[in-house]
Amino acid sequence: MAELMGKAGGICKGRGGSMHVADNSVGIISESGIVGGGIPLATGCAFSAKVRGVDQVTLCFFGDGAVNQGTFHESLNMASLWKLPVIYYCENNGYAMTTSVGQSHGQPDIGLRAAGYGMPGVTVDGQSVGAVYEVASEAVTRARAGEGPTLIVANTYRFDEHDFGSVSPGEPYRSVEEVEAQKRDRDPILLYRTVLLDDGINEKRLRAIENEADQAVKQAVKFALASPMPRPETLPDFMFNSPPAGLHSFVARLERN
Ligand SMILES: Cc1ncc(C[n+]2csc(CCOP(=O)(O)OP(=O)(O)O)c2C)c(N)n1
Ligand SMILES: [Mg+2]
Repeated sequence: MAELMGKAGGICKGRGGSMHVADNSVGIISESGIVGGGIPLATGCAFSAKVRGVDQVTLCFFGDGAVNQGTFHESLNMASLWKLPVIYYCENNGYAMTTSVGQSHGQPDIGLRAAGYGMPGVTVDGQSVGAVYEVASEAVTRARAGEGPTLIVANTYRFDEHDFGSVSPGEPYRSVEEVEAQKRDRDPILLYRTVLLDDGINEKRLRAIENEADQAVKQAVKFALASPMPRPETLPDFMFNSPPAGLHSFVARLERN
């Protein structure tokens, strides 16, 4: 939360903001603000794991919009050829900002594209926790067995807009009814709640879990609000492994002017 607010207490010390969150301590290598930019980076990570002979598997998330970038084509081809341990996970929410898949994809069934690269393409209900867990586990097993990459296409939905303030809800590209029906019938958290109740987890236990999550979010917001903004003179810190000579004095000069 502190990172999203650009605060010094964030995991990237406020440098990442909402679009470049990274935390190597838990294996989150990077994000990219360039649509499709993460796909070759993930392919490189998987290549690294293969070269180092470790059993790490790279999981790469991107949207339906990224599938039409050249990076998708180049990366999937190379990963398949070299049997890299990587899972390409497309969150297909039907829209790239406001452009629908139908308007922009020559082949709107994204899973079919995998055949062109000689890898499995698995389409899954992205709102089903169990179904996603199952296909992801299979892809991890495949990757660790040296059988190469998998393309998973998780059909999902975006309840809110791509970003804040760009369009009003329901305008101009999808109806308010469409959004409301998805919220009512296809919310993955509500759907999983029903699954857990069917599995014998009682209402009281579920409320306790929900309460725990609420508290964690409230705590994160409190921490973020209390965290200071990064100081201007620290601008070049944490940006380079080996900072170029004179960088700090250059920033100090900018500040003085
Ligand atoms: C190379 C590039 N082109 C355009 C943009 C502007 N842009 C940001 S997000 C986006 C749409 C991405 O679609 P999708 O991945 O489906 O994301 P969603 O709208 O579903 O969140 C575009 C065109 C960008 N960031 N990078
Ligand atoms: Mg999308």
